[in-house]
Amino acid sequence: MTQAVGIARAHTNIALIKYWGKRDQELFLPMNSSLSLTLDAFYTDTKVIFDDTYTADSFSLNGKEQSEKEIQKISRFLDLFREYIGEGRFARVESLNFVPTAAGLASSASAFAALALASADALKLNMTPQELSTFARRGSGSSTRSLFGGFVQWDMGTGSADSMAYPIDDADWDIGMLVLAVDTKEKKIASRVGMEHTVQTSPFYPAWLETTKEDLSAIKTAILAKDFETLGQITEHNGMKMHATTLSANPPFTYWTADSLLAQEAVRQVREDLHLQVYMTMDAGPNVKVLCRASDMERLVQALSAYLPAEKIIKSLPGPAASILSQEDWQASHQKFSERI
Ligand code: 2P0
Repeated sequence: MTQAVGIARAHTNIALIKYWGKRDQELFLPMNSSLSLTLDAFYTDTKVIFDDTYTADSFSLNGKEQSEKEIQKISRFLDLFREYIGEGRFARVESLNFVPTAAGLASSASAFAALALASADALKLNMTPQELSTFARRGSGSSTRSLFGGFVQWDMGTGSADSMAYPIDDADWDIGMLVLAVDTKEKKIASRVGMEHTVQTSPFYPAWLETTKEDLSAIKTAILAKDFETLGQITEHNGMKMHATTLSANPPFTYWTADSLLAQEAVRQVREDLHLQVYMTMDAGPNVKVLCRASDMERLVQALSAYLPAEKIIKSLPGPAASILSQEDWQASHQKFSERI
């Protein structure tokens, strides 16, 4: 029996300049470059074992064996690695998602980033994290950014080899994010479907692409200058523009619910009442994320509690890059997981 084992942790990320649309569905090449903030509060731990006695791939998530459909997604992803180095062994993948159910955050970003790093470690691939992000991308676009900590850019690139992510700044300057988890039901329109429909039918889409290029350049200048106000203003504007493309798609759709609008209104009110620098953004779901100063988080949570239940407000600080875990870390992770449910 020969075995190759790798274990890794990757944190989720929230885009401040959104990835919205693909120019190549097969290769997951985006229509535009994007920029995110990695969060420390939410992450995925994954162990992968390649073993020549296995007769098929298998996948367990949070201790539950997954369906054939889920295994297929994992198999296709692992095939990229197997083909790259001529690896023939099947694999066992075990993942633990430390994303509170209440957060309602998609976990594909941290999931594929953790699986990519665990696979690269198991198979002893000699790759930089940037290169590895081109593999992670093929699982889910946003996972490119979860290989790095702090503020991260995913370059659209000219092709598959250079559509990769890299870190911009470690975000170690009084930055925090609140997730207002107003609704945690599964979304009706998967982001993959929503972005494609928008690319094909929204007359606003060309304007989205053009202005997002400018937003990216301006937000990077703001990050380098540690100019939080400009950073926040660009974040809020870019997120709203992304959602304007869904409203202008044909037929139109939206990820917002009535509760999303109430949460948005609460953020505007608190911003006005407390004169705080708080800015919101939303993804392909109903929850509202609030970019704020870490030092303002407690005050903000208190003020927002007047508008929505305190247990729906989840705090996070910027998170680190994906990392390789030891067998002891993995045991500790299992222990932690079993204690939280
Ligand atoms: C983002 N989103 O930049 C954008 C903003 C949602 C809204 O990346 O099709 O799961 O797997 O590449 O990465 C969510 O889409 O999509 C996403 P695929 P993904 O974070």
